[in-house]
Amino acid sequence: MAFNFNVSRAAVNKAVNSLREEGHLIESVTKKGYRLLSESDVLSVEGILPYLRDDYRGNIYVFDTVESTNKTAKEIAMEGNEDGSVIVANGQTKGRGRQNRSFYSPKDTGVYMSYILRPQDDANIYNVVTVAACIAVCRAIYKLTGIECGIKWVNDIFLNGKKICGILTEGSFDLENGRINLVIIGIGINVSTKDFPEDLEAVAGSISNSNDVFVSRNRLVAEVLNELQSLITPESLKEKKFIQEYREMSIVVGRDVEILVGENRKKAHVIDIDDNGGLVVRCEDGKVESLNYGEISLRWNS
Ligand code: BT5
Repeated sequence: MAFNFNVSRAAVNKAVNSLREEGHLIESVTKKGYRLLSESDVLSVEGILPYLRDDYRGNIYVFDTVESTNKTAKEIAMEGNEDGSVIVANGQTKGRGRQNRSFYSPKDTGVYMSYILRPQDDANIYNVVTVAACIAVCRAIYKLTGIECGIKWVNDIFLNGKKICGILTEGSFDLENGRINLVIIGIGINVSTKDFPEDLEAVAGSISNSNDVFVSRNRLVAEVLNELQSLITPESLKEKKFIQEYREMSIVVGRDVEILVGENRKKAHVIDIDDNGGLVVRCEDGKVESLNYGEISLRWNS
């Protein structure tokens, strides 16, 4: 290396040490040189690019720690169009879920990313982007590990009965014409997180925790982006072919659930996912209805 780059061996050593400080795993063998280990998995643009499709159209921004990638994505989108760009972080200090709940985002063991969309079309077609994003994550995990995950309507991905990924989609309107001008899809995936805070221990899991597989976070980010770019096009959002895949991966169809809409709670039985990604339920009074928003909690014991 010293010869090729025309620098001293001490300079190579110094550079390798600073890479190690950043977290890269580098082996050194006397008189032979250095080797980057395959399990070295520091998130970086250079690490993501080799796995990204050639026609990927957005910019990629990687940070070590941010408050929330959704927040950073909004700030970056204020500066330019950024359609198809993504903000990726190694950790978040104020990761958010829905209704201002927090999303636990420790450093080094997860992937926290926000994908920016600048809708040009009919705003209504964007109501299924969260559904499409769930499919993108499940396909990417399957491609990397062969593991099939389940989806809990509408935005949670489960593996072995535990939540391994949550999705928070946010949008903003242009008040002048009433159209959606920005959509941010925030995705948090527990890749190898083992130690969760006490309140999450029973409900949260990670991809490699329960299956003992190594998952490259750089590759996972790239595969999620590859899938997002093909699933989230105006044609695909209009056709909604991916709804059938979502239905097949649902872990709630056929289950008894509790529905939460605002402060209201009621019990129901899930019959199906409709063609718009809505949850079709039979309520206790026998009435069948389709929910387009709201939350459900599973009654595991029923
Ligand atoms: C979500 O909300 O699950 C959406 C999470 C979205 C996180 C991403 S990370 C990148 C981007 N930037 C952000 O700031 N957010 C997005 P919700 O369905 O409301 O679920 C929140 C609940 O999940 C919490 O109240 C906890 O019970 C649980 N939870 C929190 N952290 C978790 C984790 N790491 N793994 C599994 N469950 C978790």
